[in-house]
Amino acid sequence: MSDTIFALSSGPAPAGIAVIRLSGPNALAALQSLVTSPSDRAKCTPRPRHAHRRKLYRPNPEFIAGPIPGSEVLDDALILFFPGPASFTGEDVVELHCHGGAATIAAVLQALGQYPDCRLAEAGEFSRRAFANGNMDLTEAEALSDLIAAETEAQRRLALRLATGAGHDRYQDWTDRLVRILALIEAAVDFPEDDLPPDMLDQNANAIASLIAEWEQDIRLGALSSAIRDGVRVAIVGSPNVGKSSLLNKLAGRDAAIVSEIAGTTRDVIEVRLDLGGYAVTLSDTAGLRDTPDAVEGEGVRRARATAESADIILWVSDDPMVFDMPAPFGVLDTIPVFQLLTKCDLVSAPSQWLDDPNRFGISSVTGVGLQDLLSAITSVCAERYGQATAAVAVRARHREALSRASEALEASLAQPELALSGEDIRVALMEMGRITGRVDVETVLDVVFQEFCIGK
Ligand SMILES: Nc1nc2c(ncn2[C@@H]2O[C@H](COP(=O)(O)OP(=O)(O)OP(=O)(O)O)[C@@H](O)[C@H]2O)c(=O)[nH]1
Ligand SMILES: [Mg+2]
Repeated sequence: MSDTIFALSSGPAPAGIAVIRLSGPNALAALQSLVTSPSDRAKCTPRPRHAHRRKLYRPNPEFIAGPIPGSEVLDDALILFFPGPASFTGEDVVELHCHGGAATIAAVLQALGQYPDCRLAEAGEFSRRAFANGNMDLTEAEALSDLIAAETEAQRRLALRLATGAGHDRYQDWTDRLVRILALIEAAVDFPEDDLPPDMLDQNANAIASLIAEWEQDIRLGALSSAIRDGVRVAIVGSPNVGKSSLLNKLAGRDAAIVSEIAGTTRDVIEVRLDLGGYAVTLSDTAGLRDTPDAVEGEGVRRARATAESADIILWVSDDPMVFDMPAPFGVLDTIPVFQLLTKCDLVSAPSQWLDDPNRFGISSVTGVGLQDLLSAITSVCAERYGQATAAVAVRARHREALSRASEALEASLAQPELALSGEDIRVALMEMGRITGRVDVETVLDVVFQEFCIGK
């Protein structure tokens, strides 16, 4: 019999309410030991999924006897009981909604820890049990942890869709299609003389080609989705003293970077996180780009270039409109948007002709002029480039690696001279699906489906 686990499931104390969750075979009994004496025990079998208000008592050390009559009240709480298997973990689950003070939480946790076979849960153990009991697959477990970590609207949408089974369904569909392909191949190998559909092999080749195409698309979109999960990287780069750090501070709303009139102030890469229209953005301030004999500043310049090269969007900053006529002082990547920012527009305004290009902005970190337009432009780029990524299911590198291995296996199967060998390649692809979802039950599924094709036998 497995242990019963418990943990504080809500945020840290102090808070209005703290939710302590228990899961396992002794969850109900442990609850009963806190709320009632043995003779009353029947009274405390809470109605499933209904909230009850109960006093929690410091339990009798003998446990079996329940709280000692008149013993100390630990808290006045709401209790909920979710009998397995229709619970989050698939086991009996109890929730105690206590007062959210540190001492209350500690006292209740300590009382629960004394119950036989009850112990504090390890990190992720509730979800692990839900996975083990078939209540969620690996993609849903991963998405649940993303949902809990989500800070912005786009992160929430992406994670919620996958946590509620969108990834599970898509991988299941791909698995079902692979199983059908394999079943047809095996039927053709085992019963060549039977009357199989004449165009079966063509149909199979088409089915394989569409899977490869769908995976390629998902790998591409899934790679973009990492910008949603990890944040879109926006790098502020340009010559020294043009106002890069001032811009960062203004957008962050705090003095994150040192600003001075001395050229070469910034050395390290300074990052702030912003939420722009629901997209998480990591904005990086960098050292001004120039040749310098100073070794420390030189290292700063090297880091600035590296930051520019790995950015998703570059803000190329200058306080002189002529500078933009020259090639940008970093390896310009045609594939990413580069916005040109003319700073200090409170002192001199940007020439109106220069501003005709929608990728150019005249800004001032002193008056704030132009910043709203700049932020809107960054948000639009995020929505355009990354909005479609929320349709992907291969949102983790782990998924994309497995999908591309599966894709390679399908390519190989198309090239096989012998049917039996191409079946082996399809099995490899199926194993990769199983790796992604954590469910490798290819043979069982195959048995069921294969019967359909067992023509006349
Ligand atoms: N009037 C005005 N002055 C600005 C503006 N932005 C920056 N400055 C001034 O320009 C000088 C340099 O600003 P910083 O933000 O430190 O420039 P930087 O590009 O980070 O400089 P380095 O870190 O040395 O590369 C400071 O004296 C700022 O006060 C602006 O929009 N208007
Ligand atoms: Mg600076």
